[in-house]
This record gives sequence, C-alpha cells and structure tokens, in this order.
Amino acid sequence: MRDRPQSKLPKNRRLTQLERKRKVKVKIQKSKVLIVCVSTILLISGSACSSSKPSTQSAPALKTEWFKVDPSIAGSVAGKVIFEGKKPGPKKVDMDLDPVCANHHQGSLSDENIIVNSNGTLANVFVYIKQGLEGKKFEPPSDPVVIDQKGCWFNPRVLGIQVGQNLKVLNSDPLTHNVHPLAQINLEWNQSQSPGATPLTRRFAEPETMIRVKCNIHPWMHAWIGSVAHPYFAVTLEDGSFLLRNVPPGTYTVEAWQEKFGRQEQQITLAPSGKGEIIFKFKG
Ligand SMILES: [Cu+2]
Repeated sequence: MRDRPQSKLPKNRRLTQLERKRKVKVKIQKSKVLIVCVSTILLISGSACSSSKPSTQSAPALKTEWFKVDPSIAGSVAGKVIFEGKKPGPKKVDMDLDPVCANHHQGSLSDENIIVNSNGTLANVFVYIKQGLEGKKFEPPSDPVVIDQKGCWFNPRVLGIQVGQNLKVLNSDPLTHNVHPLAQINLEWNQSQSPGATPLTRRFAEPETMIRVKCNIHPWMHAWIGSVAHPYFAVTLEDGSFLLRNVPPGTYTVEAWQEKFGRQEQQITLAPSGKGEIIFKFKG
C-alpha cells in the first residue's frame, strides 16, 4: 500500500517526532534567509546613502586658528654671533668647469662657508627659536622668500622661510641650473631652470633646519634654507647681529647654526615687552 502524501494528512493529526524536527529545521532555514536579506538591504542602502550624499557624511573643513601676537606685550631678542680663533683665509672657488661662470667672477670669487666680519663676528649664521612656541600656529606671510642664481652662485647663501611660505627661485644667468634642495623631512626635489625661465615657486610643508641646496650642474653652488613653523628666525648680518621682533613673552630655546661650526643653543625668558639679548660664540 502507498503512503499518502503529508499534505493530505488531516489537520488535527498529531505530528510524529520526526515531522516536528523537520518543521523546526524549515523554520530555522527561513529565518536565516530573512536575516541575510535584511542585512543585504541595509548594506546596500547604507552604501547608497554614503555615496549619494557625501557632503552630509564628511566633516566640515576646519579653519586654522592662527596665533595673533599681542603687540602690547610683545618683546624682542637681539644678539650677536662672535667668532673666536684664527680667521680663515679666503678660499677661491674653482669654476673652471664652466667658463661662463668663471668669467662672470673673473676668478676672484671666494667661498662663503665661513664669513668673518671686520668686527670679529660671523655673518650667515641662522638664528631661530627652536623651542617654546609649541601649540601656536603662525600664518605664513604672503610675500615670497627669493633666492637668485647669479654668476653660478646662490644669493643669499643662507635664508629662512616660514612653513607654507612661497620660495621663489630666480635664474639670472645665461645658462641652465638645476636647483636641488636635499630635504630630509620635507620632500626632496630638483628642477632644471633654463635662462629666462619663469621663476620656480615651491613651499616647504614641515619645519626643517637646515636644508642644503645644491645645483646638480655646478658642484660649487651651495645654499642653506631654514624652514621654520613661525616667524622668529634671522640670518646674521655683516656686523654679526640678529634681531627677532614681535616675540610673545615666554621661555625659549634659541639655536644658532653655522655651516661649518655646527649648532649652539641658549635659553632665554622674555617678560612682557621684554628685550632679551643673546651672545653666541663660535670657535674657529
Ligand atoms: Cu648651476
């Protein structure tokens, strides 16, 4: 005798244990399918929302809050960099590799890695506040810092720039140079600049003291750039002096860097409207 199909069983018939197990299994499977479907729908709708309305998902751009110095309490740090020891004699720069360069100077150019002034001080020393301004953000000036290549020589040799400020590189020579800042924290780059080319404009994104700059074509060309996160830097002049203006009151570490003699630092505390003074001494 053939078994009758289950669908035709009387409704009130008591289910066997096997039938109950099958029924439970089917329910579980149906639930699983439902969960997967709902999850998929949520995922799709979620991704659709995020892709169709990006502006509502992304955070608004934060405007940088620049630190403003209160002029009524700002002070200054002035000083000198003194040279002690025997003044080194002039060291002629050999430009024989390129007669155009050599002719420009008529063989009389001396190296500028140590410049001892007539008053026994040093020029071309980079002085800047190294510590004490953490947490303050200073807006970069809109004016660029300019470096020229003239007579196959960088002018100036030592310069400071604020992070985010434009560096404008000129070529005043009738020949091609290749400007190459050997940055280690910032991005290293080099770029050829033919005679009459438009000035190069670049920025440094991070503080870095110092960045050596060379020309890949003329191996005697050197410059040094101090990239600083604030405006408190200076290069010593022909009398060895420097001046940091408009400095907020505080305690600072001030560093002096010289191309051959290295670095020195000193601490200074500036009272409101205070006038600090620092003397650095480098021995030859
Ligand atoms: Cu060059």
